[in-house]
Amino acid sequence: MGKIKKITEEVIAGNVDGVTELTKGLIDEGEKPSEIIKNGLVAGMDVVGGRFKKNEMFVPEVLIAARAMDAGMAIVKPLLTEGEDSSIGRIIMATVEGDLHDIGKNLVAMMLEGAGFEVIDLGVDISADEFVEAVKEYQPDIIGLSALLTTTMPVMEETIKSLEEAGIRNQVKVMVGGAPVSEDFANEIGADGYAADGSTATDIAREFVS
Ligand code: B12
Repeated sequence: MGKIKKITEEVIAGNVDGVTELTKGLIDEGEKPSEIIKNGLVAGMDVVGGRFKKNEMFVPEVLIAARAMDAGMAIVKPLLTEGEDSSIGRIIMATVEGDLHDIGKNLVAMMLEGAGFEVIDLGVDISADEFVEAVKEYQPDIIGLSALLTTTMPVMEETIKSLEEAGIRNQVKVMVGGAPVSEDFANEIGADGYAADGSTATDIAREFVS
C-alpha cells in the first residue's frame, strides 16, 4: 500500500501517531501538501462520513478520526500557505444562534480547508446580526450556516433577511446544512446551496468560486 493510501487508513482508524508519522515522512520525501490533503487526509474523512451516514461508525469514532485528520492538517497547512496553493476562496462557517452543535460544522470546515479554502470559523451560537458584521469585516465569498435543531433552523432565514436588509446579500453565497436541514428548506429560505455532507459542501463551494 502506498503511503498516501496508508494515511487514509490511519485517519479512518483515528491513529494520530500514525497519521503524524506518515505525513511527516511524505513531506520529507517531497510529496505535495495538496496531494497529501486530498488523497490522504480528506479521503479518509470522506470514508468516515459515509460510514457515519450508514450507521457503521458513530460520533465518538468520527471525532477520533477528525482528530487524526487534524494532526496531519497541522503539519501540511503551514506549507500550503507558504507554497504552491494559496486560498481558492474565503468561507465563514458557524452554527446559528441558540445551537451549540459543532461536530458537523467542524467537519465541513476541515474538509473545506482541505480543499484549499480559507475558513474563518466563528464558532457556535452566532446570531443573524453577528453574521452580518462578520460578512462586512471579512468579505467572504461564502458563508456556511449549520443548525442541528429544528428550533434553530429559523435563524438561517433570519440571517438571510438580515443580509438583505444590510444591503450585502448579493456579496456572498449562503450555504446551509445540518441534520434537520433539507434542500427544500434551503430553497424556501432563499439560500444558494445545501449539502448533506462535507464532500458535497466542498463541491458546491468550489462551484460558487469558479
Ligand atoms: C452530539 C449531539 C449533541 C452534543 C453536541 C456536542 C457538540 N459539540 O456538537 C450535546 C450533548 C451538547 C447536544 C446537546 C443537545 N442536543 Co443534541 N445531538 C447530538 C447528536 C447525537 C449528534 C450530532 C452530531 O454531531 N452528528 C455528527 C455530525 C458529523 O453530523 P451533522 O452534525 O449532521 O453534520 C453533517 C451534516 O449535517 C452536514 N452539515 C452540518 N453542518 C453543516 C453546515 C453546512 C454549511 C453544510 C453545507 C453542511 C453541514 O455535514 C456534516 C458532516 O457530514 C444528535 C443526533 C444525531 N444523530 O444527529 C443530537 C440531536 C441533534 N440533539 C438534539 C437535542 C434535542 C439536543 C438538546 C436540546 C438536548 C437537551 N435537551 O439538552 C441539546 C441542545 C444544545 C444546544 N443548545 O445546541 C436532537 C435535535 C432534535 C431536533 N430535531 O431538533 C438530536 C437530533 C437528538 C434527538 N434525536 O433527539 N447534542
